[in-house]
Amino acid sequence: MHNLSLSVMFPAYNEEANIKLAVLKAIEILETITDKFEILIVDDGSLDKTGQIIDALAREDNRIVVIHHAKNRGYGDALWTGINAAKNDWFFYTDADLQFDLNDIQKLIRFIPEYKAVIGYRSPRRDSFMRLLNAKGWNRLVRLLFGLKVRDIDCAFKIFERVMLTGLPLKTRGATMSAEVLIRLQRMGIAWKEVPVSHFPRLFGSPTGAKPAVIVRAFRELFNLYCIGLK
Ligand SMILES: Nc1nc2c(ncn2[C@@H]2O[C@H](COP(=O)(O)OP(=O)(O)O)[C@@H](O)[C@H]2O)c(=O)[nH]1
Ligand SMILES: [Mg+2]
Repeated sequence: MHNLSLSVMFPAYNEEANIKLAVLKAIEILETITDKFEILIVDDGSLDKTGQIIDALAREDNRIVVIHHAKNRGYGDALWTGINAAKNDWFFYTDADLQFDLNDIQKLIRFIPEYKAVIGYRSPRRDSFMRLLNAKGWNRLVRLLFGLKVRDIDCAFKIFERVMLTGLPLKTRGATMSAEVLIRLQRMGIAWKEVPVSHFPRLFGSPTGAKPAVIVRAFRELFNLYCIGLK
C-alpha cells in the first residue's frame, strides 16, 4: 500500500532520552510502507531538551512537523493538537518512549480501510504490577459507567480515519481522552478491530501516566463525562 496517506503522531513530554531514536526508527519503517507520510511531534511543554532535539530533527527533514505547547497541558490535549494539525487521511499515534515496536503498525494497516479504527492491545503489557492493577481497575470502571468493551483502552498504538476523529465533539483533554474517543465511536456504531502488539519496558526517562495529578484529572474528567451523559 505505497500510496497510504498517513500521519504519525508522537505526544512527547520530557523524552530527551528516547525521542530521537523513536523518530528515526519511525522514518526507517514508514519509508518501507508508504511514500506519503508525515510525522507530527507534539512537545507538551517539556522541561528537558525534547523541544530542541525535535526542532533539530524537523530542520533536517521536512516530513517532520513539530508543535510546542508553551506549558504542559496533558496527554489528551497534546493528542488533540496532533489530530487537528494532521493532514493525511489516516491518523496513527503512539508513544515516544520506545515501549512499542513501530513495525507492528503493519498489523494494524492490514485492516484498513475495511475498519475505520484499528486499535492495539499490549500483549503482554510490560509495566509494573501496580500499573497493571490500576489499568485493570480503570478499564472496569469505564466499562461499568459507559459499557465500553475494549481490551486495552489506553494502548497508545491506534490508527483512525482522520476525519472521523476531527469530527468528534471531545470534551476531555487529559488521559481520559483515549476512553472518550472509543466510547463515542462505540455509540456511533463504528466497528473497530483489536490487534495484539508487542510492548517493552521503558528503559530511559520516567513514566508520567501514574502521577497523582494525572490520575486525579482522569477521574474528574471521567465523572464529568458521565454526568453530562456524554452529549
Ligand atoms: N503530551 C503529553 N504527553 C505526555 C504527557 N505525559 C506523558 N506523555 C507522553 O505519553 C507517552 C506515554 O507516557 P508514559 O509516561 O510512558 O505513560 P505510560 O506508558 O502509561 O507509563 C510518552 O510518549 C510520553 O512522552 C503529558 O503530560 N503530555
Ligand atoms: Mg510509557
